[in-house]
Amino acid sequence: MFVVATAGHVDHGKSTLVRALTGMEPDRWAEERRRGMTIDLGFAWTTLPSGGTVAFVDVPGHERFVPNMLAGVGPVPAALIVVAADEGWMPQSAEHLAALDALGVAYGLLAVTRADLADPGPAMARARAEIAATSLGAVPAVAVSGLTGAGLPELRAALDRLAAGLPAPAVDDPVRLWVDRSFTVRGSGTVVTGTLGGGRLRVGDELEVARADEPVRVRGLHSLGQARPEVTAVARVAVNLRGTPRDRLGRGDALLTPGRFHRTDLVDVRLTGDPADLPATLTLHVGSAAVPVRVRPLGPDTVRLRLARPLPLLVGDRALLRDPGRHHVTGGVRVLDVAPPPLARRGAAAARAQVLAELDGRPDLAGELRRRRLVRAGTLIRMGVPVDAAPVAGDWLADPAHWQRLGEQVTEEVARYAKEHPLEPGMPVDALRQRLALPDRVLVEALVRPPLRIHAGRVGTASVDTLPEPVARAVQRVRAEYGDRPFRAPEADRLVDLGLGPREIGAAVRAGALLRLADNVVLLPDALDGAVRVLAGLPQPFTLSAARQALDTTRRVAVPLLELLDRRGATRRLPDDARIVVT
Ligand SMILES: Nc1nc2c(ncn2[C@@H]2O[C@H](COP(=O)(O)OP(=O)(O)O)[C@@H](O)[C@H]2O)c(=O)[nH]1
Ligand SMILES: [Mg+2]
Repeated sequence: MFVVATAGHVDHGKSTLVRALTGMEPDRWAEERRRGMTIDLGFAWTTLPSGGTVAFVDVPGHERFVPNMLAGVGPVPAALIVVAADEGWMPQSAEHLAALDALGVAYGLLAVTRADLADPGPAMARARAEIAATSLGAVPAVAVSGLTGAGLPELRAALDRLAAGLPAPAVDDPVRLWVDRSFTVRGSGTVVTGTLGGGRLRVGDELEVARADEPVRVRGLHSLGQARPEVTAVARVAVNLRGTPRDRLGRGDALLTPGRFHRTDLVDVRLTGDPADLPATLTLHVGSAAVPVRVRPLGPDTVRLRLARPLPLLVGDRALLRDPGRHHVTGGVRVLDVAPPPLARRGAAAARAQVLAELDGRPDLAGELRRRRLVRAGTLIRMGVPVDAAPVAGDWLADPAHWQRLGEQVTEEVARYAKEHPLEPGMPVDALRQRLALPDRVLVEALVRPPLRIHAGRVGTASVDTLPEPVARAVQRVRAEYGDRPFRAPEADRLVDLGLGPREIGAAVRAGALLRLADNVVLLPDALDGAVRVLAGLPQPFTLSAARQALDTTRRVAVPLLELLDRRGATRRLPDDARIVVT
């Protein structure tokens, strides 16, 4: 199937032509039929001589209903421009063509209708010239009469050729179905319709709704009036949603493949058309959505748009800006960045303009990494940037030069920390993460490479568990002095002489070089096993005083030493305060 939207001034015969080609009534509303005027979008389809199907989105031509027209053409990449032979080029001929041009529509046909009423030559010449100057370029043209049927076979053949020349649909793309209609079917619930430009939908699929947070499930699919288990782009499709009240979904909303779209209310864009003298507020039309935006000029042809509500936009999206008050398509928009940085600092806007001058809306992974430095793969995918690079950690991608710099900074920061905190066994991982302003701990872990390593939540050299130099020397002296009297603890003043204050003792204890029995009571760590051997040689049970004598020590050491041995289960205290060695 291919989908084509009509375009052209009111009463030029668009709906009549669609009716003549399809035998279907594009004006769905009683009011439209009574007034003989299209107000909202109409839908009809037919089989072409080739056997292929063309579906039409028939748009209103009246200037009051241009927003409806834009909702119809927004998601459709081909246009059938209709100009009446007897009236020629008119204001909405021009406005509709400007809209197609702004959206970058590149495929189209010209039908000069009402050719039974006047010579189609002049209208055709004028229209071809106008169209040639736009993104559509030179288009085939056919003179027709919806009344007599003249020219219809030629128009059908031209539609077939147009279809054959369209690019193959991206059937593996994520789905972004812009809703152009929503209604309720008794017994089935909510149905939304739209033009599926890429991807595929299946019954049972779970989808996100751009404007809501809860997911929805596809209960049924219709295309060309028939129920189908699956619909593949390009197609007109009606989606029946399970358990979704109708008021949750409407025109301008979108059904999305979960996790594939970033909803943004801030975008940086390039303008086509006349970027000078832009009003500060305009309406942004994209897909079937129309959203008021505030415009902040940045560069000569780049602006930042603040959207009144977020939309699921991708880098490279085409959209248009319109001034609803002046009935004027201000210009086209090419989305350059859907998650732009804030412009807080002085000069930030000018710097940003320079960055944007280099962008063209084509997704570019290397460029995104250079600008964002560190970014999750999923974030980029949701911006429309394909990811084919390996993550540095978790799902984080890094600009290679930035990653290398971070690695160097890790070494510097850890060395600086060691200098400022000589008694600590390395820099806490989280302190390092904050210091480098890294958003995730896994990044720190990936950046720590030998000779650095992470041990017990700290980053240090492989000698984390060896002691800082001055402490190691002090422990050495304790060993020399007390090695043959292992259960004598240095007195407090002796500890001071040795340079072992509370912090140094803490470091030595953490490193396993000293054993702390109580404040300022330390032994060498092998004293514990030695004590058990000595106590096991005593008649069991033994008293505190017997233990003290056997160990050749004081109560200051013996009391906490025995308590520690109790806690470790090496000795057991009996009800009469005597102890036994547990064997
Ligand atoms: N004589 C003649 N009348 C036409 C032709 N096409 C449309 N009309 C008439 O022109 C009027 C507007 O047509 P319509 O299809 O509603 O125009 P739209 O606003 O562009 O959709 C209607 O009264 C049609 O009957 C044509 O080819 N020949
Ligand atoms: Mg009409």
